[in-house]
Amino acid sequence: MEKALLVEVKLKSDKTPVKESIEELEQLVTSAGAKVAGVLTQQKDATDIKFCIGKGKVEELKELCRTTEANIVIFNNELHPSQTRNLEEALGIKVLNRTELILDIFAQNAFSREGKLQVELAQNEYLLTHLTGHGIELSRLGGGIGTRGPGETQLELDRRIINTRITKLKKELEKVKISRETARQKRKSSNMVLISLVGYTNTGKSTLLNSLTAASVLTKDKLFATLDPVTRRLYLPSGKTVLLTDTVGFIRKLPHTLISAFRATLEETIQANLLLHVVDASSPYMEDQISAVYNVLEELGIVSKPIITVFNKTDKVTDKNYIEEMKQKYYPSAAISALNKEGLKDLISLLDEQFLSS
Ligand SMILES: Nc1nc2c(ncn2[C@@H]2O[C@H](COP(=O)(O)OP(=O)(O)OP(=O)(O)O)[C@@H](O)[C@H]2O)c(=O)[nH]1
Ligand SMILES: [Mg+2]
Repeated sequence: MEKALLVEVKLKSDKTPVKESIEELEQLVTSAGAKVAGVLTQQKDATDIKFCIGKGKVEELKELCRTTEANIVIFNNELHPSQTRNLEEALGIKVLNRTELILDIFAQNAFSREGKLQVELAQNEYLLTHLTGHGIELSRLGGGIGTRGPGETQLELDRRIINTRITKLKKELEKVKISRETARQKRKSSNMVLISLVGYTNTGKSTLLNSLTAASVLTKDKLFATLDPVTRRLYLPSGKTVLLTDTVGFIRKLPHTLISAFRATLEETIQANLLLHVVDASSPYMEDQISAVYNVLEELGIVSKPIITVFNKTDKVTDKNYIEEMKQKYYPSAAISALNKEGLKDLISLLDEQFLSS
């Protein structure tokens, strides 16, 4: 198992408290299957051009790598390829940044053909935007494309290879999309209402789908357990049947390449008549997570769809007044425990009300 040292340079402009962002990075690291060996943070006005962290900190980091026997360093900041290279040369071990870590988790959790194609597309698009004149990053990330740099020729070659691969992946995805489109058209012609579960990763979307329908989607205390969308029928007391889709979760600073590569997966959400926004009410960072989800919805152009906010994991919340307060603030909303199947009746009635007029 890899032992990772986590590093974050906290800029004054970044409003997320360092405790919150490091806790999340730790979750990402364990979700990727690695162990956290230690944490190093630094407050700075601007990141260092050569190493991202200050030069003095590089020495500190080197020592920390030695004492903790870490074999990988993971930055929560976006690193320029040259910064990654400088750090790797100075430390003598592999350096990754947050986006690469998230891409790795996605790669591990992609099981369907479409999911795998989308992850590979995102990886290649990421590579394309992180090429330098050295071509080294390509070999560093594996995939066997190109080697350390004979300069421009190599770069152009790498660029060409990646572009060819991207075109091929997009074509493959188009094919998969056609069969999925047929299924969607069929659903559309049946005039059924589409509801999509959205929310921050690990808030309990899949658990809720399982509790509301007879689905058996994998649920895990890990980030990005679900990548492939799953749709199930849900029968409402009024006699109406709706289709409920569970899909990939969101996170703050979700890499743009992932959003664009996962457009097909998110198509269900884009087409939905209503969004059920599942929120982890037991998280101390709940409201930050809510706004991160809204940012992604905005990026997808669907923030104005009708949204019901579902406060989940209320079994872990002792302050019931707080839940009431939040329910008022994010009206219309429901408070549930998807795990213990509490509050589901109220949620279902709320859904029924939404569609009385339709
Ligand atoms: N205590 C408690 N835990 C819950 C509840 N709902 C879900 N969980 C737990 O939270 C973790 C994440 O649940 P999932 O349903 O996999 O969450 P998700 O939103 O689908 O997560 P991703 O697919 O990874 O984005 C699991 O360990 C669940 O058992 C709840 O109501 N109460
Ligand atoms: Mg899930």
